[in-house]
Amino acid sequence: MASIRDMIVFITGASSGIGQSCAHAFADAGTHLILCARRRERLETLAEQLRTEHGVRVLPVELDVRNRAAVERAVEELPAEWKAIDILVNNAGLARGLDKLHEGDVNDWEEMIDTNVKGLLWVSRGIIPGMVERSRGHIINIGSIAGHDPYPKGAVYNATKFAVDAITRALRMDLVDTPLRVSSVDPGLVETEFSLVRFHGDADRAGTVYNDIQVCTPDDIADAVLYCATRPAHVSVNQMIIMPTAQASSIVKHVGPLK
Ligand code: NDP
Ligand code: 8X3
Repeated sequence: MASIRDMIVFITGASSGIGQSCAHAFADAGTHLILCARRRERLETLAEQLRTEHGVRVLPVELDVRNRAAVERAVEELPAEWKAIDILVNNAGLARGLDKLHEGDVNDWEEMIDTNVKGLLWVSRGIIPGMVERSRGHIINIGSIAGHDPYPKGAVYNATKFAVDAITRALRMDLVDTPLRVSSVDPGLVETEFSLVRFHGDADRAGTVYNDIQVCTPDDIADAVLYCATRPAHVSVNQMIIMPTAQASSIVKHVGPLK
């Protein structure tokens, strides 16, 4: 296992779920953290907790990744001691709605595409040039099983995660003559605020997604992200698909106790 102590890690979507778990895991490994999301208060609370518990430096940055100009500004205006980012975790993302394509809400589609695809691109375009200049860096994208195996009523979310997979693989080719690494961690069901967001705050409906099936925790996924980040420099974990044991594909899930 390679040490990542004192590296600088930039995590998008750190105010909840997988991003928040990644923040804990990286702080535990001794890295300093730039934490981005829209909900500043949550970031401030998390930052204070990580500083106290791990003695690392943490910079909370209120950022909507959909806003290209704001992303450019946020990267440009990073204080000098934060500019040399070693690891970028492109995690911010969401699903909105679960509808047949011909009945879908186009505002939901725009939000997913703007966040999951364009947001990831704006952040990557801002941060990767510095990594190339320094000949040092690791980009870890959070994809999904939905980016390999589409499911009904999920066409647009699926498409955004297929896009993340294409971007990950093509970027790895673009950077093959550099020491930079590009990984993706692609989970199945993970219990986070994901379904609450997907169903626009309907907690009852969101709860049914995780009822009677043992799904992954955000810590399980952060553990995989940390594994990717701590391989020796000559080893690239290209892709990890991580599913609950009771989920065999996007649509094949076993509800109830395992035999
Ligand atoms: P959560 O809803 O718990 O977390 C999503 C995070 O993304 C939040 O911190 C949210 O912060 C942030 N975010 C959303 N929109 C924006 C935006 N426009 N700008 C900046 N940050 C934003 O869900 P998860 O932790 O589950 O999701 C994280 C990633 O994991 C997503 O990319 C998702 O697609 C992926 N994933 C999730 C799975 C699951 O089953 N949960 C399975 C497979 C993949 P804020 O609202 O404060 O901006
Ligand atoms: C999230 C997994 O199957 O809920 O990417 O869309 S799923």
